[in-house]
Amino acid sequence: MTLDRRRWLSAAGAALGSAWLAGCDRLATNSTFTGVLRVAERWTKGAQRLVTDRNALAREFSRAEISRDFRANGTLRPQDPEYVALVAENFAGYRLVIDGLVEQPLALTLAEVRAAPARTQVTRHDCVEGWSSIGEWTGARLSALLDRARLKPEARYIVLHCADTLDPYATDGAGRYYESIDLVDAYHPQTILAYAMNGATLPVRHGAPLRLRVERQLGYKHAKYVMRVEAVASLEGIGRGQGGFWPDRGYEWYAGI
Ligand SMILES: Nc1nc2c(c(=O)[nH]1)N[C@H]1C(S)=C(S)[C@@H](COP(=O)(O)O)O[C@H]1N2
Ligand SMILES: [Mo]
Repeated sequence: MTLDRRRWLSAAGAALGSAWLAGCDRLATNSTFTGVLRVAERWTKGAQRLVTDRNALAREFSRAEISRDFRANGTLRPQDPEYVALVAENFAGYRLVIDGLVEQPLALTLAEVRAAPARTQVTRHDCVEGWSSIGEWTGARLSALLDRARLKPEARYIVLHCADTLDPYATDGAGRYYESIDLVDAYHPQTILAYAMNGATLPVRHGAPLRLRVERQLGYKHAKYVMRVEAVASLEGIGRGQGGFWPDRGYEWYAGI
């Protein structure tokens, strides 16, 4: 989608109203103003290219390429009492909370999550520690869940709050795992909250009952044990403010691959 100058001008004109358009001819001959337009145009194209690239799909593999033993990493079985209780009842009382900057906060049962628009994909998971595994994931499209909750215009990031305390020694209360993504990744077609792996119910070690798959990013962005999805305007005030458990400890927030 490229905007030519005429369309850009008329869109800008429409936004500013007809009084502005009346002075348009005079403005168009003003070199400072046309310079500003050129810069704006270039910026728009650059931004569009960036967004287009980020919307490209991660490579998908055939079922024959699925790793026989998909590695598990980080928390393998949360010991947090709330989670232990959920496992004991096979997640019957689990609710996926979607709140924050949304018009319609939700608390969805797993059946409701499974009934949402879904996607299945065979992808390669790349951990910063230097290993990769290929697996098949099925889950609800995050975009569909967010559309149901209706994001407010101020929402800029989606925070995934997890059930597990990975650092029990954090004295500032920032020991819980969490991650966050921007709206480009949140609306990417391969971004799902997965409830199945390799055709079976998602096992605890891989993040039951729901784990994020955000296939254009490194492994640590793929939050397991997701309890709550929060729409926010800023990442300040969450954990240590860097947007994720590992970003709070020096990793990049944006881990695109
Ligand atoms: N809640 C939670 N999510 C997490 C982690 C974790 O420790 N806790 N580890 C991350 C890291 S570093 C990786 S590589 C992947 C591992 O996912 P897997 O165990 O399914 O391979 O989960 C990510 N998501
Ligand atoms: Mo990782």
